[in-house]
Amino acid sequence: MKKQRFLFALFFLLVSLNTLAQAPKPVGPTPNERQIDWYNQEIIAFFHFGLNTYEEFVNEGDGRTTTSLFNPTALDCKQWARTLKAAGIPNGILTAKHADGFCLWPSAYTDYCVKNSPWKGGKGDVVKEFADAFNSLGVRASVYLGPHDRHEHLSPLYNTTDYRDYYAHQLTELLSNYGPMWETWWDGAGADELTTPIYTKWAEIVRRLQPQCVIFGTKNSYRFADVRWNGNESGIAGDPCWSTIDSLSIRDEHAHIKDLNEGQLNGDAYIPAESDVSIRPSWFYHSEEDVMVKSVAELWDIYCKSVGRNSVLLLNLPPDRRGLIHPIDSANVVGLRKAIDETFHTNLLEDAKVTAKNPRGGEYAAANMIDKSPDTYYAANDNATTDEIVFELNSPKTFDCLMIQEVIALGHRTTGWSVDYSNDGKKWTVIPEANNKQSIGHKWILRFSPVTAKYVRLRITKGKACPAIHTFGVYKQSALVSK
Ligand code: OTN
Repeated sequence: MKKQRFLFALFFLLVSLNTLAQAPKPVGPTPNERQIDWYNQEIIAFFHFGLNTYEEFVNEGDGRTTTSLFNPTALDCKQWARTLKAAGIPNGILTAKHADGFCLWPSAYTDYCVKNSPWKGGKGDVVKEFADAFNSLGVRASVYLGPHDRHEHLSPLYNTTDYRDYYAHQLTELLSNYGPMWETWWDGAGADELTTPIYTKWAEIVRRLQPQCVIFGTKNSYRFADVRWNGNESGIAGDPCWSTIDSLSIRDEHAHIKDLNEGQLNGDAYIPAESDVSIRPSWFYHSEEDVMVKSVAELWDIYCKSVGRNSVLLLNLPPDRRGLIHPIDSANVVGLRKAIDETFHTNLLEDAKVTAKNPRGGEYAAANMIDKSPDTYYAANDNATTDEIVFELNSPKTFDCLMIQEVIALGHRTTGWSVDYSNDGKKWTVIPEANNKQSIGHKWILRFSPVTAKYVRLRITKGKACPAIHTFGVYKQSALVSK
């Protein structure tokens, strides 16, 4: 009888442990594998390079410029890839064709391309040099094939049906002949006449030839968008910045700039914001801007307001007329990496004792927020949409930055949070910059005046479902960027 009772108790214990160990259920729209992988890249480089590079004050060529201008004297795409490696940037997008229509590869479908330039006697192929260099150095290659094409529009016979097929052929060339491509960019600028059925044909080509390729979609390509425009070209995401949006807001971007920037908590689609910005005032290289390259401190600010606002930073590093990344640009982007690595090297909470008010139990321990594992996270129990997690340090530490990450595969769960500090664990002071925050998502970073404290408290004040927090940390900003 005793043995029977013991087995019964053991059975209940095992059943309840198993229940506790169940993962929280996703809530709302969730990311696909491409989007999770895209988020994890954090920073992607943009390379605007083409005929505009060889013209004074031109960033949007009219399609009439002679191809004989294109003549890089020392093109070295390995130098671009080495710069990215030194800057910890895993992926770069080359403007294979910008709005002027000039193609950086010898397309079989146009003469307005490198074939008719003096570079390498017309035998060169920038896309090949780029893809080969990047693949050989372990950096991902991606392409921008501008949907808007001013050169094609010059033809009196231009019509969108023929252009749809022309573009489809070029997309096929780019996605068939140069190895893996990780992102393609459908710039909305000047592209209003391109209808959703046109993009449907192009999207089929992307999905068939390069299933892993992320589509940056705008306006009429919104249905195929893995990622959206963030509504500005300053690299600044909104606060909040939800990964979800009502997908029609993308189509009518003019009326929805704020929605693009901030996303919409109850949006029907998971289409996170990509934040594009140039390291220089212009998208293409112009030597007079050598004195206007964004500093490490400016880039750090942009990083914190893009990657640190649940977005991905798309940072333009325009190659110069030689075909090289200018040394000031590389020094500053490598400086940014140093600032990021130095800042986030040590989570000052790493040895803290962590207690949560509404723990789920099982493998979802509160201490998972400060371990360095990419696979573990803290979750509250299913009945709780709020929580209080206290981090108790052995001794007071000084910090001026915090970083928090949600488990994005489980959707946006937390919709309100604040962070307080204390020196006795009883009397708490809220960090003003961390008061009443809303979104978290992939990563949220906040900076503030230095605080010295023995206790830190994360208060989850509002949510759609129980919190699932991957990481929480406080940090001292690198001397490279702190004032
Ligand atoms: O003049 N513009 O076309 C323009 C000015 C300032 C900011 C953006 C734009 S166009 C805008 O570019 C985005 C990428 O940066 C997206 O492609 C949008 O769809 C497009 O409308």
